[in-house]
Amino acid sequence: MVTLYPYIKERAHIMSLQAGILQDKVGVIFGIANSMSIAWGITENAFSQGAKLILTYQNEAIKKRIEPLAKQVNAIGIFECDVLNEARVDTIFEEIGKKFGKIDFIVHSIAFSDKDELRNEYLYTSRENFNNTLEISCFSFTDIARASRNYLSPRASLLTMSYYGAEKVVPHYNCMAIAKAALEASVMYIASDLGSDGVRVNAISAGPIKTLAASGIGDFRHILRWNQNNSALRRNVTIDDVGKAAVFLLSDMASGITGEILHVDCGYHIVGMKMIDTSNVCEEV
Ligand code: 0WD
Repeated sequence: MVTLYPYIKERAHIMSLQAGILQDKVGVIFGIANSMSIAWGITENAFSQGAKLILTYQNEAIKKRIEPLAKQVNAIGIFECDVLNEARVDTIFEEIGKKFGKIDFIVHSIAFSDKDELRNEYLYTSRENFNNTLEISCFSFTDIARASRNYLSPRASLLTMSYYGAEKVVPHYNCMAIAKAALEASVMYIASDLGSDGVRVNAISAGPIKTLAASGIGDFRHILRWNQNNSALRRNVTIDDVGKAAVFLLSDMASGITGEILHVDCGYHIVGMKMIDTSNVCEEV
């Protein structure tokens, strides 16, 4: 009896060299500010897994930074979209749909809050910054999901980005924490609405990473050091760690996962107490 196993194993190996887990899937990326952005880590990993990528940028200033990055990943399109421009959120999907057909995945990696208000106490958040922060950092994901619905392929996947500050108090995260808590709740409701279309909706709750947006959060260096010393893996997460987990959630490998908030934080969220340095534990308690 000739066993087929070696042949099948060889074929699987050859196939794995050819097709990525996002092979030929069309994806739209919102939120690349530069090569340090979390969205860029996701973009690079999606490209390495065979995706055809459409990048978006907020304004002309960011466009200059995005164009060389778009070339690096052979982007099939690059579109301007400021999510505060209501009409634009609708027209961008009409344009993409007409030019590229159905969209297989969308990454929303957008947030904004007045950095001066991310240094004081949350109590003194202004009404204007509260509304602006929630509109850009939370509502924009709901708006993108609504506007893209008719252009999504069956089994499409939407992904947004959250942070632990939505669950526990993190110094200076303030109004952004409220936006992330609202964003995580919106992931559940959008997942419920789009489930009947076969579309999955998830979030990654990433550990702290030194990016442009993060630099606006007070004492961010302290937050990075604290996470490095107290996460289960004793290190900070990278945009490549987040990118690999994102590719999993965007791909059919996660076909049964929706409405989920996946922590990609080197295990920080499981730690209940600071690691005690036994060299200086006090005897009497
Ligand atoms: O530690 C971190 N960096 C973490 C970030 C930990 C956990 C989660 N996140 C989240 C952020 O809250 C955000 O949702 O990840 C997402 C991406 O954050 P990032 O990569 O740290 O930030 P950044 O590289 O600055 O990208 C955010 C981008 C903006 O960049 P700028 O340099 O302009 O802040 O969001 C985009 C913009 O490119 N953006 C907009 N895009 C369209 N319309 C808008 C807007 N109105 N506002 C911001």
